Amino acid sequence: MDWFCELPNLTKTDPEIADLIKKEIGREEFGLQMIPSENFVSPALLEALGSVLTNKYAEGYPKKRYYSGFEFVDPIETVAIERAKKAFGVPHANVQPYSGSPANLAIYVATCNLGDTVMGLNLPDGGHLTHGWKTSVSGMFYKPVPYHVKEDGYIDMDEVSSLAQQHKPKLIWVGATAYAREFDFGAFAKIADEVGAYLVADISHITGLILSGAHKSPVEHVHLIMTTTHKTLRGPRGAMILVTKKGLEKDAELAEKIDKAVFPALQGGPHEHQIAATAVALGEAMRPEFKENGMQIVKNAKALASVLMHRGLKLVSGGTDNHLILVDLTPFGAGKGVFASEALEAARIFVNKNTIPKDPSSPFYPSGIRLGTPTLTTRGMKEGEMELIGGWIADVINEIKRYELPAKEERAEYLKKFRADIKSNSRIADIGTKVRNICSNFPFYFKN
Ligand code: DSN
Repeated sequence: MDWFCELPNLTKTDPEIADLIKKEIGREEFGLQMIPSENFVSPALLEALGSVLTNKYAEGYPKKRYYSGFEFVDPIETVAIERAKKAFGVPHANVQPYSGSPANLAIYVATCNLGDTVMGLNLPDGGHLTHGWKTSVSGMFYKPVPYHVKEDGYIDMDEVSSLAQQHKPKLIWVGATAYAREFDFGAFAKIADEVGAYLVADISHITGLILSGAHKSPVEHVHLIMTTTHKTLRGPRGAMILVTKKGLEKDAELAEKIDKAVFPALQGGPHEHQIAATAVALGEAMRPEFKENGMQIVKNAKALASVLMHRGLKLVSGGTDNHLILVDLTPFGAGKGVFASEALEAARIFVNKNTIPKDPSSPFYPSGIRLGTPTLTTRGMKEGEMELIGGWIADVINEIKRYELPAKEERAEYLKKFRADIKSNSRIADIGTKVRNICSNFPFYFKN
């Protein structure tokens, strides 16, 4: 077995942490990881991520550093930058953002003044916190004008257009965290260009699909792209900001503004171990098997969606075009997301409770669950396995239909009783055993 499973040194020096990491490896390996923003990185990538590069301070950019000792680190960051430029076909890439939220903040700093109007998809409609939600600085420092999805679950492009005409935003986000349909980047570009707004694609969820050809690319339509690196791209936790040719035509200094916003405006020393791992992920993404994997992620999600619908579950937008599925549990009552996600966890199926458009409940007790197929596809599962897994998910949801979210003051006691019930539920336990078995047939980290 490989070092990242055995942890030979850590086991000797810090058995407490080593033991917990080993248990987490087991949880990941012997469970169905279906949170759509997660994936399994390759063992090769783990070697780069766990390397001595974490020792190096590297404020600045290649050939423009504030310290010494860049004989090897500069070429590593340069390789990451060049691979990002090549993979997406863009003239500029910044690979230093620590993760998606700081990267999006850097985009605001580079393009907007405090108080400027910005548009993004409303959070309960599938948008991201950093696209102008009130509890994020994006909604505190800038003036957010949210757009929504229609009754059918698709983005209301007429509303995007009329809000843009009315509010003349400085920046428009296109992208989401819980949206199962393809984005019409061309239609967004027409609207943004008419009002002179920056159009920024946050493709964090779908980067791997774009690089595989399973989703259209935003490159020719938008000025900037932000992507996290740890979702469908299968990289380390981190993010990149890409400046397109269209972006440089709008503002010739845009690349420089982005670089200055990331460092020194917002960040200090970049995480070079993470950047090396991003380079590895981009190298892997340019191989033919990555493209097959991206196409299969979507085929698997469509197969899973069809089983769930066949079993009577309601999906927001009635299906999926990408890697994720949003299940609307309101036909069984408001606030059912927490019951469904906890019961599924008891069966070793990990999804997340999620708000749905016009959710009648609250974000902590939402009425939906969000699930996806990236890790299952990465470990080699196909449509046949989705058929089985979809059936198990529907079976578990059947077990929780009778629970009702009570008034606030009764919740703690009620949930305690619910948790005890699912622990002793033999149908859920049986599904947990089947899940363990199917995972053993698709080993990932425990191959040796
Ligand atoms: N937390 C990420 C997700 O799960 O989609 C977004 O930041």
